Amino acid sequence: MKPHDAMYIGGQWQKAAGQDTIAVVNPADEQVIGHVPAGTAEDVDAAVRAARDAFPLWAQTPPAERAAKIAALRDVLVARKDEIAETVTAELGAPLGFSQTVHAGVPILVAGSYAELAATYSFEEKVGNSTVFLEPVGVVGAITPWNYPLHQIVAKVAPALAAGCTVVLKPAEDTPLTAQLFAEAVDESGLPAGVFNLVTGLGPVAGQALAEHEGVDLVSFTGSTAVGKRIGATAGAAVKRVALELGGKSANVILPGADLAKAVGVGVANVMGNSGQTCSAWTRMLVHEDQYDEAVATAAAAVAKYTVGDRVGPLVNAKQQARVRGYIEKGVEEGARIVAGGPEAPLDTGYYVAPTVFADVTPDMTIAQEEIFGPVVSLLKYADEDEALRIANGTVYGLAGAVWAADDAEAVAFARRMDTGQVDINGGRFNPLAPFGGYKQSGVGRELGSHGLSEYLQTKSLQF
Ligand code: TXE
Repeated sequence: MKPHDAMYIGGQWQKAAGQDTIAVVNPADEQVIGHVPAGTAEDVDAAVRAARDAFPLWAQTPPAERAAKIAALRDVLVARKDEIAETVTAELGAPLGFSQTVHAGVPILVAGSYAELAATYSFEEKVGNSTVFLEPVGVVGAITPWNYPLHQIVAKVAPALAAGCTVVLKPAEDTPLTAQLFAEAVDESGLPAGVFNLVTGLGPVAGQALAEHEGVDLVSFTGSTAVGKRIGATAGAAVKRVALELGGKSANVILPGADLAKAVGVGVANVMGNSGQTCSAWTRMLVHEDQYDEAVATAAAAVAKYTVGDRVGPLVNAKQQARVRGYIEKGVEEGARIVAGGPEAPLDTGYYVAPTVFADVTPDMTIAQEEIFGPVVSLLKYADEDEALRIANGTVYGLAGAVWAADDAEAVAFARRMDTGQVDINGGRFNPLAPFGGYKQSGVGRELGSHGLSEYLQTKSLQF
């Protein structure tokens, strides 16, 4: 697609108030592929006003009609799937196959699920002598990151539209082209003007203006824990609804009866996908001490298949590359042992990091506590289940995880004791209807499915 030098506000592409632009860089070859406007508080204000103007009519539109519009939007995403995949690959660097199946494919599933949910959800309930109406919260300020550029947008916009809310989106500055493509899809789908609005720009400028705007009723943010805490504090002070999807440090717990080779192989694949830039990635592999050496050898062999360039893309930018290489150096300094990869950049051009496996990682090490956000997996050892649980629960995060055991019942028993929002049992399969979100500092609120939809609703009860 050709980048727009404008914002999508009130159903039209409008020039930004200021002249500043943001250069979009392809992280695989470091070439500038386009420019988008760097929005300011003035642009945010125009977008919020457009969303406010559109809200009353959209909120009153019957759910079945809202469902039909979301279905039309889904159909445009299907029709433009190849272009979406190419755009994500150009600005994120993900291998094209991964962009097709995951970056373009998953949002289609999610949009489809909300087209169905909008049509079937009960926006009215009877409770004793009361009728409870579930009404849209109002104008949503959505702030999204770059790691899954389209999924993060659709996981907020689709449920907001299903609920009857209107939206102003501020996407990540690294991946604004996918957001512009999404705005084109919205336009093509025939959503009423102002129901969805896009302001591109920098986080501390446009993002902050959106989070602080008094015309925004709910801020839905996905990104770093540091920024999430600030947004939570701002929203709290304004008594404004907030949903936060933040970092993770998920545990992949392999119990002694599990199929070790499969658990290690799938575990490595889970971290290498999207170059490790996945908040729910199982970055800590927990293995029983009797099986530890075998697991380390299996992980090292598995990671060798992840060739840089074709199977593992670059990180999104130079800052993330430096950050991840810094974590790898820190791991070595603190006594962990590299069995594959390492801190050296594997290619001269592009923001690549070598797929890396660490053994002899202990729970207190920085690499076992902080989110690395790169293709780095750490293997930790446990002596018994209680120790495995203590390690699994021993971080500030609680977003996802996995448990492998001889049978599902044993894995479920362990998973129920984990302080985390989502656990894959003996492999698991993606379910677009399952709620996704964190315990502890991984966030507040849930995305996807009916739980994701209810984030955008408020209740009114009438007593008879
Ligand atoms: O995130 P930021 P960054 C984690 C991951 C990564 C780290 C840093 O560990 O290494 O965060 O990534 C907008 N007010 N995750 O620096 O800055 C910003 O423009 C309002 C986990 O890229 O949090 C972008 O749209 N908004 C994660 C969004 O916040 C602000 C995904 C996220 O950027 C803002 C991404 C401000 N003051 C990173 N400052 C996940 N949970 O999936 C920035 N933004």
